[in-house]
Amino acid sequence: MEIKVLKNVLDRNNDQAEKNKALLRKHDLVMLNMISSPGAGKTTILEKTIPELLKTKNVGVIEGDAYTSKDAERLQKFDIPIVQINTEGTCHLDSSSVRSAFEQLDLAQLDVIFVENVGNLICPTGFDLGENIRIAVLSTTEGDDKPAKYPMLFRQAKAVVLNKVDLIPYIHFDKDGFFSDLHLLNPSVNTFEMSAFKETGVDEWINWLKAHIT
Ligand SMILES: Nc1nc2c(ncn2[C@@H]2O[C@H](COP(=O)(O)OP(=O)(O)OP(=O)(O)O)[C@@H](O)[C@H]2O)c(=O)[nH]1
Ligand SMILES: [Mg+2]
Repeated sequence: MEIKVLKNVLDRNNDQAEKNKALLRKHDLVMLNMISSPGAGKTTILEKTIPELLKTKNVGVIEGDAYTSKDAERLQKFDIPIVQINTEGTCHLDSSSVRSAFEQLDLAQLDVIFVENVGNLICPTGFDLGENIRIAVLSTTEGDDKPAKYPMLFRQAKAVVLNKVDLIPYIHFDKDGFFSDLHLLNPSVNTFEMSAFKETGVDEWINWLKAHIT
């Protein structure tokens, strides 16, 4: 019985995700779903990415957070449309909440939507939001073993950003081992080594994004 209920939840999510995809297609829009543990650097990466993209693109953001609007407030300085979804404790966004967020955005006026998912390496992976591109962010302080321990996200991701590389001299992080595990799971994944804080590796990431947002 419980298994059936769970299946219904996922089926419903997938049905709405298909509708979201159709809406994105209709408006020629690219949506990216950014997934990571809490604190890996998703909002900091957005803070470095958005001003560059704004030179040529119209950018919107859907912020997922369990309880606060803190990340949305950090991005307010860019004067772009931002919709906050508070999941009230739930550890991931779903396609229905993203559909509700679409209603608050003028989709016809946007080129790209970044979704910052709730910080979690497992829960968001089962929920297709209808995004075109799924991005995994991992920070070096979380450890090089995370692709092996949390393979779902790393298998699904079109790109993986390894953030906080500025901290590698102070911690034990086997970068070769990390990339070797990652490529075993996902041979075609695009990878970026970044310090969003020190602004290294950001240009490569932005060039890749621009190539995917036509
Ligand atoms: N040293 C270092 N610190 C970073 C880097 N990127 C982000 N941080 C710091 O890491 C902390 C968390 O960054 P956020 O951007 O808020 O992380 P997040 O993934 O958005 O966090 P949640 O939304 O809570 O899941 C902040 O104190 C950032 O300043 C980096 O490249 N290097
Ligand atoms: Mg954040």
